[in-house]
Amino acid sequence: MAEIGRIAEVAGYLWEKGWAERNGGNISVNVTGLMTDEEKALPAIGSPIILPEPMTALGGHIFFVTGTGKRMRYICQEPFGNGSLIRISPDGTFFEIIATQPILPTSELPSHLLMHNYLRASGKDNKVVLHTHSTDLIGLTHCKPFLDSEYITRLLWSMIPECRIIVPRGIGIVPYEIPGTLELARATIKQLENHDVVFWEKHGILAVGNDLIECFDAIDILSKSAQIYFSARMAGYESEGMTSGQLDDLVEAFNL
Ligand code: 2HA
Ligand code: ZN
Repeated sequence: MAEIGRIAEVAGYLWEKGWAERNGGNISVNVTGLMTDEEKALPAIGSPIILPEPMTALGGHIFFVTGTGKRMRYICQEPFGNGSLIRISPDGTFFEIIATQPILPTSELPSHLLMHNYLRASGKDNKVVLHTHSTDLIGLTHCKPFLDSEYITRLLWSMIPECRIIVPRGIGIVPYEIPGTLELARATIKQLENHDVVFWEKHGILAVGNDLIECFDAIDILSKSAQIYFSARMAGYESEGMTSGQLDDLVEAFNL
């Protein structure tokens, strides 16, 4: 399946970027539409695993998910040795691993599935949830003034035109929560009403979308903006940033 190759490709980028220390970050991709009927009916490997709450919009859906404790630098070499295909039960109450080895999904699976469930239930054709530990963007979340959605969005947009174009719905902010918890998932879902990228305070970044490469690109361009901002600060200047007029012109020129 070509999609598995893309997951491996992006896992490699995350490692090369320095955003995936040890087992940092995780990926889930809804691959239901890419599978044949026989593949969808593959027998389960191991016992059913109960979900913390029913994912009613995901009944019968199949996801590739990176494995708990698995490292991006190995996922890129061997996706099926470090991740698995899981099938959600028809009523959305449990899942089973169907391929290729009994590798338990990421600790953030409850978050990922709640998000997929929320997005599908609200009619969005979302397939991907990507979570990573981008150093420069996490650094921003350690500074109170940047934990304001409007402020940080405006600041990062104004560093380079592409950022306004590639991340048109801006950045949502989730105050610190323990990794892997449903509280973190619920707070994130609220932010996904208006944003496709969310910063988790002092932890990491989460992006949703239809395409894994596009999710990666959105985080990458935000990271680029943060680096431009920091470069000016390190040179002893406050970056000027694009003006509101220049940003508004992009909205018009690109129909954002
Ligand atoms: O998978 O990044 O948030 C490890 C994590 C948890
Ligand atoms: Zn994390």
